[in-house]
Amino acid sequence: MQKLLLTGAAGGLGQVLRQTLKPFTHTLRLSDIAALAPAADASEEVQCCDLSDKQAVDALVQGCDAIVHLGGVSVERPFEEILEANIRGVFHVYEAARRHGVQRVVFASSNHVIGFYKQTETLDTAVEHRPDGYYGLSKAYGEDLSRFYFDRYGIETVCIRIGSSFPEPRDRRMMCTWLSYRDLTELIRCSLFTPDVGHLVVYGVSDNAKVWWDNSAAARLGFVPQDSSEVFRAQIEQQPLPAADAPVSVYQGGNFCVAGPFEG
Ligand code: NAI
Ligand code: 15L
Repeated sequence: MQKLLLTGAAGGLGQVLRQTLKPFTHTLRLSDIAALAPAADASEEVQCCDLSDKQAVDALVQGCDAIVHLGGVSVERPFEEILEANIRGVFHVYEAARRHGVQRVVFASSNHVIGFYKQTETLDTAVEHRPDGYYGLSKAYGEDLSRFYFDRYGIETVCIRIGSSFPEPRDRRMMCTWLSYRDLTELIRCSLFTPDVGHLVVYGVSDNAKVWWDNSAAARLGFVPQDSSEVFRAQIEQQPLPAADAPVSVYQGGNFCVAGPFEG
């Protein structure tokens, strides 16, 4: 890989991947709307960009071989914010990829595409979308958009429906949805370098004792998670037990299912 573009590089995952993706590319081009630390050395390029600005995204993508697209609003917010950063943003990224001949994208999708399924259900990646808000809807749009760009233009994408990727799980729900940074990095590496992925949707989840997702699609990438939330069980179980009928106990998307409404 000569040049890899990482959007959302100033964010929680972007800051981690800025370090861990370095070995897999000659040059890492880093971008965000927020300020970024200057290039550490010749292996980094920094180019700030608002994803809602089509021309700026076009210039950003030019010269890159592949894209890891993390940039955008990462929580439930009013529709207009989601529209600009996530919906227009992902369209601009794929249009630029088409214009500049980029052949592979890794798209940071989310479990909130299927957030309204109950925690008692086990889902593969072929299930119907049940987004739990505007944010989940925007990720469903990104999954469909990337499918279109594969069918129409042959641009390959791995959509990773990330569960909860933080240093540690924060609550009982995240015991099931947690994705360690090590496993995230490996899943992205597999998504970038496995030949002939076509258009593939996988879950981004570690080898937790209990999971709600059948991740056999990720096995097609040769991905084998190394970490498990189990090591945090004792500390998480010190937290008070939420009510059995609370959204965080019922739905896979937890409290995202009851965020908003933001108007009226
Ligand atoms: P984050 O919110 O920390 O990072 C997102 C970055 O996108 C921020 O640095 C923000 O400045 C940037 N951004 C927002 N609007 C932008 C715009 N208009 N133009 C350019 N950049 C813009 O989120 P995090 O946790 O690092 O997540 C990264 C990606 O992974 C996001 O797409 C998120 O939806 C997705 N994801 C993350 C999960 C997690 O557990 N961390 C779970 C599921 C999905
Ligand atoms: C997401 O999609 C969010 O980006 C992240 O901040 C977490 O809330 C995560 O889902 C989750 O569901 O835990």
